[in-house]
Amino acid sequence: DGIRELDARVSVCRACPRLVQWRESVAVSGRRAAFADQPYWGRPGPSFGDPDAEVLVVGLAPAANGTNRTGRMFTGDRSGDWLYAALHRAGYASQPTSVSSGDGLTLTGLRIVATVRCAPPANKPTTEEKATCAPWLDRDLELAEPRLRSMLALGAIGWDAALGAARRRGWAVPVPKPRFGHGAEALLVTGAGRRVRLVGSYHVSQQNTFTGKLTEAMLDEVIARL
Ligand code: DU
Ligand code: SF4
Repeated sequence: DGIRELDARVSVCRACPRLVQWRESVAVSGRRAAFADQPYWGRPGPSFGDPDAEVLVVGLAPAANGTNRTGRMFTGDRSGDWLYAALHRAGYASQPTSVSSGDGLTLTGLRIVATVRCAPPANKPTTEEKATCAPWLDRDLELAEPRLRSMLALGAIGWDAALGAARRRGWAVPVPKPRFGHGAEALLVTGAGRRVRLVGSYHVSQQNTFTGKLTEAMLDEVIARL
């Protein structure tokens, strides 16, 4: 089916030379000491979750020792610990942790997608890399569109990526462009007239969760609006 084919095709993409070099060099010779005995995925992270999702979570990009190690979105890093715990509290995730691709976790009603699917140096993809990876997001949106109810954008980059993908699909998007913020909302309308709620959240990265800029209560509150 479409989702399986998309995931298979994404996982062998080599379109961004800088990111291919980085993801593979981390996997081969840059492994974190704690994981030095593990094989690393070292490839793009495909979307993860329910193929029939009504909700999409739009992330930024894989972490070098997280998804780039485990092959699953938000898996094996602190950001994922936060996200999956919250998704479990909200009833979307079958368990509160996501440790490895073999841990049995499933998501119901929700799918996690990313703006850029290869780990970028310093977690910062370039403008060109975001544009190069956008067709994969577009395809995820296209496949989700018939059932889609809402999207949670993590951070300003996820917010911009979701709005960009919606515009490229020809959806009605408010003008001027809705501003990102924690709890920001925009109403998007698909070509078929389906209303899709876009909700913004501060990213679940350690910079936000360690400092208290994003609390569990704040995350639960935006997830409840999906
Ligand atoms: O076993 P599978 O149907 O090919 O699913 C692949 C992958 O997707 C598995 O790791 C669980 C996840 N998944 C999910 O989270 N929610 C679903 O409804 C179906 C599959
Ligand atoms: Fe391909 Fe996206 Fe990875 Fe670039 S970031 S190589 S477009 S999967």
